[in-house]
Amino acid sequence: MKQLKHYINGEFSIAGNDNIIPVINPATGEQVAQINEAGAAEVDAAVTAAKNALKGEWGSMAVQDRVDILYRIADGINARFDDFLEAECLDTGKPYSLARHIDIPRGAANFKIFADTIKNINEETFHMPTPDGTGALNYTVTRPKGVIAVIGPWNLPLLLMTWKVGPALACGNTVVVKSSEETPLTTTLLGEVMTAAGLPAGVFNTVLGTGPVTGEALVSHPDVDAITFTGSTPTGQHIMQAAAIGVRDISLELGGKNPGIVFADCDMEKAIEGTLRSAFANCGQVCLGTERIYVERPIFDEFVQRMKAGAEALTLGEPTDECTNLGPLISEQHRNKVISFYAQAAEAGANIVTGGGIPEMPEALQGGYWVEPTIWTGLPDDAVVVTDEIFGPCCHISPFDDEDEVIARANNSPYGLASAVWTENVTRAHRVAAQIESGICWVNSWFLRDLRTPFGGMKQSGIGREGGHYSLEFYTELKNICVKL
Ligand code: 6OD
Repeated sequence: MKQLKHYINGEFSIAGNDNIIPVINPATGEQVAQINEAGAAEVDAAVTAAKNALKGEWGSMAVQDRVDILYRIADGINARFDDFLEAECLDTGKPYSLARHIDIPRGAANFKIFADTIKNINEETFHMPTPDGTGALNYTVTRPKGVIAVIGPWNLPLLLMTWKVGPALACGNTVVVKSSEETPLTTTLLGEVMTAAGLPAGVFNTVLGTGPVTGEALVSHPDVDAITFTGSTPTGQHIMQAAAIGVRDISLELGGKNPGIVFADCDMEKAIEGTLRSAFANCGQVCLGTERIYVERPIFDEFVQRMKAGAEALTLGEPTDECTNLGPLISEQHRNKVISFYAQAAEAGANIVTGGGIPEMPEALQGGYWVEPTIWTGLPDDAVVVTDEIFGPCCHISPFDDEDEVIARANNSPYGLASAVWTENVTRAHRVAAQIESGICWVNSWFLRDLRTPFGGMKQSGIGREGGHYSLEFYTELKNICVKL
């Protein structure tokens, strides 16, 4: 059995507590590796290494040298593209066709974009008058925040972990990463890339294990200076409480129940293509996914029929098969959760347009965590499957009659991460986008990303923004120096 290792102070180690965690291929249910869970001792070793590395050559390195290393990390990921692809798809079951275009290229791009951004950051200086006429020079300098705890999710493991590690390193911090115990493979590979790229020991560390043990030891470690997390809202709330001890900064990207609004004047072809992707990509396990869709009444029936046809045309199968466009859910536990929502929808009297169960799969995949892509109609806005984040390949579609009504219904949620609006009326597009309570609103598109822009959620979908210079603000401490002349 492949034994995964923690990466601490530039070395791989299998030390851990007594808990041996199996790593499962969700497409088959077979074990592919195992982890010795990192306990308090391993977390302490990783945080100590990260703290010491701040005082070493990394702490005094010129920005251009850091930038060069970040470029070498990106190149290192690209040089081992196939290894990363295989590892990510084995861990998550996602199709190669998806990870090849999104997860792995973004893993590399997340280092390049922040290397480019940090090169162009200026520090500001003011010459200020003083009552005695001598004046003063008032300037602001930046320095890294310190040791950053990075806690990543299992849905886009490499993409979302590097989305935090890239800017943290660009700003000169050191990091301790805890990836999900369900998807540790690409995190481990990244340690190898860091060594090959010449990153000084202790700057990047990984500890593998569960949230309640490894994650808890990490967020409550007194030498962690800031915590960045992507995952569920309840875990985010728990991390906020941990961060309060020692008054540490946090960046949280949390849950969502994202609305899609389809007006009768949309380009139907594009709206169907984009909405299908937003509901089913990555088997619905994307925090930006659309789980509640509102369609203007005159096109409601046609839209539902075309969504049904699109969902039924999706191919579930071996991740390696280029024809596959839908993988399994991440785990048995998560499938039980998603299936319980399917049951609740049926009990609540939903019209099941398609799906609603567990599909028949070929023998080799029968142990995997497959579910049918599912569409419901006919439920009120307060039905559980219309209010709660499911994180599966499913959506509910309801009709609406006017713009104000649909904006109010879209905003009637404790979440506010993403939204999508489909209309060919440019004035309406701007008007509606401005009123939707979400950190990001796509018009006639979905998951179209420019990494320089602010990304994050309103309401219970998170705190802070990531992307471009917004990330750098989180990972930087500002100091103002005023020199009287
Ligand atoms: O594209 C990104 O930068 C991003 N943070 C995506 C998040 C997806 C959540 O599942």
